[in-house]
Amino acid sequence: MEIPAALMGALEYLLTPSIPVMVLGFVIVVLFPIWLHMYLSGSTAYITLPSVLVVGPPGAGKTALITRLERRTPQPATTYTSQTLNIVELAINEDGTSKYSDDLDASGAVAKKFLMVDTPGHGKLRGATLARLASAASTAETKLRAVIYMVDSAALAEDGGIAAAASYLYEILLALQKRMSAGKSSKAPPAIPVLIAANKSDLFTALPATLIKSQLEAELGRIRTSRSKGLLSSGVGADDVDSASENDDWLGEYGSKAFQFGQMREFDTDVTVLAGNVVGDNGSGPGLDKWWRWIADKM
Ligand SMILES: Nc1nc2c(ncn2[C@@H]2O[C@H](COP(=O)(O)OP(=O)(O)O)[C@@H](O)[C@H]2O)c(=O)[nH]1
Ligand SMILES: [Mg+2]
Repeated sequence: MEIPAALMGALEYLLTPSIPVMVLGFVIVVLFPIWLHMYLSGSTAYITLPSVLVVGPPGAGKTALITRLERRTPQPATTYTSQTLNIVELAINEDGTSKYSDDLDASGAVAKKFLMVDTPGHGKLRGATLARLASAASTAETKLRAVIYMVDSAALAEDGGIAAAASYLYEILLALQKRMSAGKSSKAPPAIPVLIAANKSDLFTALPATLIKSQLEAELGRIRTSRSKGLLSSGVGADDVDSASENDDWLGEYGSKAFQFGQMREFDTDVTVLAGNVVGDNGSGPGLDKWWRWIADKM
């Protein structure tokens, strides 16, 4: 049997000690298992643990919330600007009754672990968050259990405050709505509830939760009307518009006059507005127990 000359050449090259071959061998033998280990251990947390995504405009208190829950202290942490994802592992006891301040490790209780993911609220970085949400939400096997949309209740009382908070919320709710049609599998994606955490209610100027709810609903309604007008005024008659593309950016029940959060239930998204505060928890506000209860209920 003849060994082809080209193969012979390659074999000779590989079997002759040389720097490039030794480097390649080192990479394969030593670095590949390390990379594989890091790749697997880094991604399993996402795969196995249920998670809660925290979104909202900058300055709402998202990082303050997540750091405080992680440290389980009554004292809030000094916050920092987050440019990247900030993920903490939290736990709730088996029957969902533990407080955020309980140390479940110390008590030896059986705990349900979950992840809380903080996102940067800066406009330029929202696209990445929305893409991540859209892809996580549309798979039937998703571990995404809930979304917390945090707002600064005092900033909402200022000029343009509601409009700023509503535009990002519109994108978030629309992404959740679209998951029902974007599903890659035949199984329907699971329900993903949204908590609108009206933060900083310790502040004297904070808007009450009921007002925040109605004003956000009104503003979301204005946004969807102006979006659909843009489509209609583009010269296409209302009857000609292909209903799929017309429906695309319309949030909630199609054709309804006023937007209400209840319309999101049809897309398996329950929206709840609860007031609370991360900072100043000394009798000057409800604190964060109600939010924690809401989260516990979803785990
Ligand atoms: N008064 C008050 N200030 C808060 C509260 N929560 C957060 N803050 C402050 O709001 C600012 C922005 O918080 P941060 O967590 O960085 O907001 P993020 O951009 O949403 O992550 C910080 O100075 C916090 O101390 C609260 O409940 N009450
Ligand atoms: Mg932050």
